[in-house]
Amino acid sequence: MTRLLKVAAAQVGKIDIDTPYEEVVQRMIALLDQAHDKGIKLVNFPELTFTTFFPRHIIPFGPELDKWYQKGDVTKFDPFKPFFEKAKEYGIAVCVGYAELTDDDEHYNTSVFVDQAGNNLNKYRKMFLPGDKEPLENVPWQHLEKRYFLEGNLNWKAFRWPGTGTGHGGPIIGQLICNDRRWPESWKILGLQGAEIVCIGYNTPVSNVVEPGKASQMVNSDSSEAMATFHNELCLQYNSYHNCCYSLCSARTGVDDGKYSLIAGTTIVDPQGVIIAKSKTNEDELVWAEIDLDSCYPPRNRAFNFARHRRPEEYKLIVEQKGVKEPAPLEDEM
Ligand code: CDT
Repeated sequence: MTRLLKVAAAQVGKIDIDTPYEEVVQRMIALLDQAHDKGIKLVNFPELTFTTFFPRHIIPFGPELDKWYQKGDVTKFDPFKPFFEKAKEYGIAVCVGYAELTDDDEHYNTSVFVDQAGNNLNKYRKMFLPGDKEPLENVPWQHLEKRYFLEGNLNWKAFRWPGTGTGHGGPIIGQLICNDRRWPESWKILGLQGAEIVCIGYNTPVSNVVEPGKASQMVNSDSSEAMATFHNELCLQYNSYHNCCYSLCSARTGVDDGKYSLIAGTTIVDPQGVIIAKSKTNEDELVWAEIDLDSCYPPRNRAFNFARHRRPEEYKLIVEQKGVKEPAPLEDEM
């Protein structure tokens, strides 16, 4: 049996701090145009697709910060509407990241999955927030996600995507946002719900603060870009492999404001962990493939047959303990 589906991971290039929504939306529509020409049914977009990665900046709380967020149904937000309307016109489902402000004034790093008829099928809020709550001193840029967002509270919910005609009760979809992809817990919870396609968007700086306060470790260099790209692929490939799923992984990339570099490496990974399509630029680019959802099942029925091989009764430590507790040190080795 085959259950074929054309899917895409849209990479979005540089967005400066003053790039207007309208410009980004037109670029996103151009990516949808390409997808439509190819008969693609699902396009995944990056984390915080519509704006520059604002958590790198120190922004005062209140209206100045809140202008980066959207309240209410994001598909009805005027500047974004042309994008969602075009996706609906083309009959393309989209998964898109944005900054969400709730009616209770809670801030989340969120992605929505909107089906080809324009229905909001699922909302996901980033669970693993990286970076800091308080700005670091002596660093050329910040990573203030812990300051600007609350930790996600919608868990990792897999859901069925209707209307694709691929049988088997409809494709099973899961969402992750950026740093979530580094944590096997996220993937396994989706894997345990049978997720067949995991949609991921990311903003990964070319270089990071390795040790807080050490500004010297934040320089851009080819080796740090290569390492960041290696870690990206490592996470996507291994986690797709042991959960027997496809992943669509979309980068926000380019050099924002002429100085903030984000890695590219938008990829589509298959259930064997193989990269089957990958971006070639660090600009707007549509990465696509025709996938066979049924290829999730041979490994699910054998090497990664969870019901047969997993040992949840032995995993207590994982749920009961948060940090590392080392065995007592050996006296004569001190
Ligand atoms: N956006 C995001 O989550 N970026 C992280 C890098 C954070 S380093 C402080 C990532 O996992 O790519």
